[in-house]
Amino acid sequence: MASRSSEKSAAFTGFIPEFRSFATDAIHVGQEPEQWSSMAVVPPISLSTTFKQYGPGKHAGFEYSRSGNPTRNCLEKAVAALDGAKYCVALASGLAATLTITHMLKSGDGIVCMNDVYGGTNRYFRRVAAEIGYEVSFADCTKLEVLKAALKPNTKMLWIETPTNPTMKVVDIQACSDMAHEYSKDIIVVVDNTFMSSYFQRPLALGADICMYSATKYMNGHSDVVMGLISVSREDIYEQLKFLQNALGAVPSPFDCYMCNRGLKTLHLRMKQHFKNALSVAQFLEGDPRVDKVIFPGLPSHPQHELMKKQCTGCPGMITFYIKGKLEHATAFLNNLKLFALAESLGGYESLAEHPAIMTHASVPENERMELGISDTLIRLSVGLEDEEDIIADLDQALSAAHPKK
Ligand code: P1T
Repeated sequence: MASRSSEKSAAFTGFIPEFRSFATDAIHVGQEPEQWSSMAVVPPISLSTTFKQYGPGKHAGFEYSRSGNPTRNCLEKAVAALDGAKYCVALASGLAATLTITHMLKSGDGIVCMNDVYGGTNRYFRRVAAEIGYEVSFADCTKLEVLKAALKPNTKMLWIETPTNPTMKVVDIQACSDMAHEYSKDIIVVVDNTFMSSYFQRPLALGADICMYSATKYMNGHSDVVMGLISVSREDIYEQLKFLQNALGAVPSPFDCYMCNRGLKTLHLRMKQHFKNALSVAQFLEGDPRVDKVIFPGLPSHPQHELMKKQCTGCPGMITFYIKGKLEHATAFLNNLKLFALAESLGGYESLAEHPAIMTHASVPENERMELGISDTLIRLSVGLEDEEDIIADLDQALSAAHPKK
């Protein structure tokens, strides 16, 4: 045990330092009681769809709840602060954020997307965006020469996800942003920061133009809200996104904004514990003979562990691993979990497990899944906040059920 805890502290060190005043900002920015006549310390849920005007066009900052809502404002201000951004725009889901960002482009514009991304992002670019005239290509952005070859004169957007869902590849945000911007200053670099949350990674400080989230995951953190968030500092991009938030109308409800805003208050505490639990789980799995391979960027065995330490303050609770055997072993393992729920999604306080090839990434064409390593034995874990010993005991007994002693 002593060696494990010393390994653990070694793995915690070496990351970039925590962002200054993160917890204070999460708790206070955008939450000022003075903005309400009641001086409410907790922002009220403002359900009114419309706001009375003093005279035509003269109002107190709000007209109609799609274009602006007081509860949404509180959330957007807090998130912008947490991302070191000037602005944030909240949308109805992560995919609504993806759609809204893509609408900044014109038909015929090129989009280069990291080849390993959430299955729904892949499906949107391939089956929706490409169908309506965007020129979409996928490239392994972990290799700069591959990205370089993918950039074309009509490229207007580079879409990066890091670490990737589900194979946890780490992309060098600064290097890719520099390459895209040197190729053309018109390319907008977007980073899907869903897996990391604002607490572990700040893409805008690493050269990206847009940082987006499925806030359904860690940002809300309680698996009870579907939401998207976009942070940005460039005024021109913000103006377009703010216009599209209203013009496309994929806005979140005031209640969901209240919930996500509340979730942010404990983001720093949750993420630290997710990291601690995930590191113990990854170390347990790595030493287990029933497991072929563990992919966790917080382990020195991860091929981009050094890059992770260079651009992040830590690692979230996401682990993927290949169980020994075949599909039947993966299925037996998943069917026998007791504490972990077999479910899609991630980033909540509860532990979840899923089978990407059959579940979250079924919409990725099979040949591509094989190329990316999304095989029948790949299992994805979202390690929650339960007691570490109980999490590991559950994995241990499910591995035993999949691989009974002869
Ligand atoms: O589900 P939604 O809020 O629309 O977000 C889509 C999305 C975008 N980006 C990443 C990295 C994601 O993981 C997701 C959603 N992912 C899952 C539901 C999942 O289980 O992986």
